Amino acid sequence: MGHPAVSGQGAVRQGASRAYDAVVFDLDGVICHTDVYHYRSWKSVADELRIPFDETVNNRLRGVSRMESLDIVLERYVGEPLSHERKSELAATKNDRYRVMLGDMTPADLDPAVRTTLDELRSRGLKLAIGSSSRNAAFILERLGLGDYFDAVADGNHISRSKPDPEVFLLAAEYLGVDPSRCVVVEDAEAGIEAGSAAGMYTVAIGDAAEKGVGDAQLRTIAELTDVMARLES
Ligand code: B16
Ligand code: MG
Repeated sequence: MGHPAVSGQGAVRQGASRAYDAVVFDLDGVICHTDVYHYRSWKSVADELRIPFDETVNNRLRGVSRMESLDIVLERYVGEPLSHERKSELAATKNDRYRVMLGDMTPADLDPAVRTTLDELRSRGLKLAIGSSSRNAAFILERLGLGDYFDAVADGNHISRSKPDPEVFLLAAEYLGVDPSRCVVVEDAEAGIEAGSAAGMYTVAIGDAAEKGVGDAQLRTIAELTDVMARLES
């Protein structure tokens, strides 16, 4: 705790001088752009139910579990209440469509800047982990050629409470054997920044979360993370 937020792109809070031992990365929206696939697959389900679905709704799904995402999508549903079975069926349909898109990914879909940034942080002695709400995290990492890359992976299969609860990030720190206060978390979701903060981690926002100005620091691109880490160490 105790990481006051500052505004401005690429900003780092003043006077930060503590050392960090690890960086915990969110997956969807940070390491890869599977958020576009989430959008397309949720939209196809919403369209079939004649539910309005746009980027604003989609941004609320970032970092949120599949079933909680479905509840958000269904907020605008007009009709008879849906049974638990029907809801499970809709979530499964969405996931099947999403996995078809994931299946088409190859290591060529990994942004070279992500790989360079990860390698650079590792060469500085930092441990690297994933903290994702997704139950598809292992599959995504494998598709991107990162199956064995991270020192620890905590994902939606290991937790009972999704972001903004800190559980997934605390678990990642535990898997790494690093105190949460010595971890930096990189997130694209407001809920994820909230979770990182609740875990007592230094929070770095990118994408949608950076646009909203949340977090202790904001990035325009993932490559800026090496500078942020260097400034935190100086
Ligand atoms: P799945 P992250 C999250 O991943 C996504 O941002 C969120 O949109 C999705 O609903 C959630 O994973 C669950 O994903 O359906 O694959 O289990 O951003 O926490 O890496
Ligand atoms: Mg995300």
